[in-house]
Amino acid sequence: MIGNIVRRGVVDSTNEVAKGLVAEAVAPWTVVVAEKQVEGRGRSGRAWVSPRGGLYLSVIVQEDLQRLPMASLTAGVAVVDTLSDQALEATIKWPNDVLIGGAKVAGVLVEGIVGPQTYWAIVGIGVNSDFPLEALPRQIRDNATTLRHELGGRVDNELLLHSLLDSFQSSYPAPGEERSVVARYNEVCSTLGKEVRVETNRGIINGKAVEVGASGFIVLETKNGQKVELAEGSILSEG
Ligand code: BT5
Repeated sequence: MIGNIVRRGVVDSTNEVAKGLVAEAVAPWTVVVAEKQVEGRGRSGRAWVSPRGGLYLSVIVQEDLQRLPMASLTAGVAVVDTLSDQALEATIKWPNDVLIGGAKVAGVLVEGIVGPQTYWAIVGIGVNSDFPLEALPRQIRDNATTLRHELGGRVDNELLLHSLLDSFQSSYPAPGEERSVVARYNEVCSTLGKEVRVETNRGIINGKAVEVGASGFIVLETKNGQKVELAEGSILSEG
């Protein structure tokens, strides 16, 4: 399924390049890869620091808007599975931080857009791969890691790209077949079972993280035994 790989040097954001391609008409499963981003984005207007040596890609998937969370869960699972092929034990902090030993090594940003005839999911994935930890600003470095740092040597980004795309594509569920991805996500999600403090649009919510559903919602059990489903948010602390 993975089609054309569009390669770029320095870009603002691979998600932006991907959106431009959709506007011009593009084949599904086209992938944009860049060497460096100067305006790499995270969720909610946050920045993704993107020095040379990292892997920055956006996969363009034809997808209904309500299935965007599924694209995001699948991307997280694909990163974890690709790293585990390299004997690196990675986990996911809900919704989309990939961690090694508690430090962030990758992030996922899925954006939905309306194309000329259909809806598209732009699945952006950033991996701190082949650069030293010192390439990240100090305030980020303290909670981050890179594959070069973890493996103690150079990383082949080309191999990483292809195994990540293979994993993403083979895990990507057809409608109605979401169960195995959701199960795998729940297996590797280190947030589950913990008491968490989540910042949401509705304010801060505390509770024990119980599970993540196919819609990407996390279920929290609050002190009074109530179950609350959160569609979005950022975990401020995990107990
Ligand atoms: C994310 O957002 O983690 C999503 C990152 C997605 C990046 C990819 S790269 C290809 C594609 N094109 C883009 O423009 N974006 C996607 P979020 O959960 O909001 O996390 C952002 C936070 O992570 C920041 O506020 C920092 O605290 C931290 N951060 C920024 N850069 C980092 C890095 N390189 N490594 C680790 N943490 C980082």
